[in-house]
Amino acid sequence: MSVVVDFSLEQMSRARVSLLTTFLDRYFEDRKEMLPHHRRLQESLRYSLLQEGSKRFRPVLAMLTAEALGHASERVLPLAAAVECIHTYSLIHDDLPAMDDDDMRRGKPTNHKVYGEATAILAGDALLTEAFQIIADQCSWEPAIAIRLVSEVARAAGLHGMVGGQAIDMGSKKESITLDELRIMHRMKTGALIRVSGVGAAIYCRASEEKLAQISVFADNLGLAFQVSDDLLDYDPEKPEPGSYPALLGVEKTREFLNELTNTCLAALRDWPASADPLRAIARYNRDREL
Ligand code: GRG
Repeated sequence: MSVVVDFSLEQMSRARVSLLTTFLDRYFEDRKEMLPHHRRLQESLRYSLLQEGSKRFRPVLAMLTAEALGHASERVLPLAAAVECIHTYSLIHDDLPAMDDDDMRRGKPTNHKVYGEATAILAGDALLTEAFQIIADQCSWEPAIAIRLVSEVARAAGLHGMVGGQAIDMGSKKESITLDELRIMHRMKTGALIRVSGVGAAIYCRASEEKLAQISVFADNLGLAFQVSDDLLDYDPEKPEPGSYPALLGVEKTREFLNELTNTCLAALRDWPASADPLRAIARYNRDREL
């Protein structure tokens, strides 16, 4: 029987977030001896990567998965760092004038507003590339696992994952998009990286195929649920965002959909021990974060 854990992502994950930021801070060390433009690029990616206000949802999910499987958070730190690098790159590029053209993120000017577009593009490129460097280097003691992780993370980030989902999003007619199209788009754009945070951690911890399948259902549905709750958080009844779940389904049906997805998450971990309670709690946290 599982115990209900009162989970606040910000409070309860402080120790894990601190492990992650120490790792990233050291990896992308502020090095005085770099040539000026190289240093500026380093500063630019550090600006977005180490910024306060990021929930670190994906790395915390990876760490909680490791803990649920009986391992220490530290074990999956390279994967956690890699997914956060990819997430940060996606936000920097998403904010560019050619995409969403945003001036502010997490209450601060966006990367290109501070460092210029060219540097922001390069910062994103560097973060994506370094993510794979981190996995390859830090998992070299276990080459088969490193190769599987590189493959899974690349699939989640690339053409059939986040980048593909972003392309669908940019090309879709928001006013006429169907629920099925929206689900496919979000499973790719937002869900894939969240899914691989859980599944990748389970691979890292040599979980059984049965456990891998269960965490895959959990993290896949959590990924979509994350987007649905994000839509509810952003919902403005005066100006419903076309192509959002509340605009398509209405608020009540969107909440029901979020409940269904959360229940599917929880059911997938039905047979997992109490060490999975924080994982269950992260699904509940996501469901309740807009209430
Ligand atoms: C540019 C290739 C490319 C992809 C961009 C994820 C994405 C794809 C764009 C972000 C657009 C967006 C605001 C989506 C809504 C859900 C979401 C992913 C929000 C941001 O993630 P959080 O809430 O961010 O985890 P923090 O600030 O906590 O790190």
